[in-house]
Amino acid sequence: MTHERRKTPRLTHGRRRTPPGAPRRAPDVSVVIPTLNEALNLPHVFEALPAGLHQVVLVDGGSTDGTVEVARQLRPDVVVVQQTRTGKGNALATGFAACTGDAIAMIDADGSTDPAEIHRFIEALTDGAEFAKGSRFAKGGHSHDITPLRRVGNEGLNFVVNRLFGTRFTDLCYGYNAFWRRAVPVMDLPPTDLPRPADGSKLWGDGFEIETLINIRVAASGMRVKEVSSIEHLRIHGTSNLDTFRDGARVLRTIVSEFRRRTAQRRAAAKAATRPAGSAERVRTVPVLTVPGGSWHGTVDALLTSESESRNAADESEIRG
Ligand SMILES: Nc1nc2c(ncn2[C@@H]2O[C@H](COP(=O)(O)OP(=O)(O)OP(=O)(O)O)[C@@H](O)[C@H]2O)c(=O)[nH]1
Ligand SMILES: [Mg+2]
Repeated sequence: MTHERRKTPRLTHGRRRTPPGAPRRAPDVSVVIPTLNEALNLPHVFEALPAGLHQVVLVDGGSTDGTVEVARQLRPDVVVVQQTRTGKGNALATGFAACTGDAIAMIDADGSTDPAEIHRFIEALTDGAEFAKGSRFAKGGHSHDITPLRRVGNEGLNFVVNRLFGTRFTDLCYGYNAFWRRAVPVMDLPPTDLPRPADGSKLWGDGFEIETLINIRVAASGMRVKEVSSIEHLRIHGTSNLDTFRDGARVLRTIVSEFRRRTAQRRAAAKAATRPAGSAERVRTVPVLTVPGGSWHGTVDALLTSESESRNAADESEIRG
């Protein structure tokens, strides 16, 4: 594999075209890295992280190879969190909850996703996207890692999702993405404080189906999704935790259950719309975005605009003393 490619870029933007409502300064970027025994790979990954990151959040799944210690040695400012159940999905949900940046980039710890690409994902966001979706099959993308079987499976899943949801994904099963932190509630991920099922199984969304689940929910919510071409490398050390058939089946089930979920949401919204105004039984339409602890419902852009307006108002009142 080609690790000499890495030259640490800085996360600075020259003249940014600021979309309405986005922060005027360069966004603070949090990077979430799930790890399960990746001690040998972390030096390569951390070395390639861009300078100027707001936060690096490592979510460990109980590694026994010294992953956490290596991470702390390499980067004393790393934020280490332990996931609350098992699976990559739960790790990501735990990691997102620990993020404090404006934007979040999710990468892997096995060396397959190149952290030097983060700045291109963030540029897609500052150029107006709400969700920047990595794609190995968009123009300029490539995979050194995918097997022919997985490629065919991925193509089939792309086709099914694009037909069912009217999307144009070229790489549904790739987990390199970035998004505004305010988009996390749209994903409606399984709460991290739920207990692990007593029978040892995984909660839905806790496994590798997380990527498909996020991609579909984000697209179905109407958020602006932009694909960013990405080059996937071979895992450097160790072996994959993904089982093509078992996890492929979970992805397929996710697609079916997300289709049903959307149908149910549409029915509920249509039913609510036909009730007379003021009726006691009136049901509120499902918000595109609900900020936990806040009173705000709406789209991500509108939230950004309202936040930026209130910040400006605060700045003005400070200036006026
Ligand atoms: N915390 C945590 N991290 C996990 C878990 N499963 C996988 N990971 C991490 O998630 C990232 C991707 O996992 P991989 O096992 O490489 O699977 P993959 O990249 O989807 O599949 P491959 O293409 O076969 O490598 C790696 O950084 C893993 O260490 C888990 O249960 N908990
Ligand atoms: Mg991998």
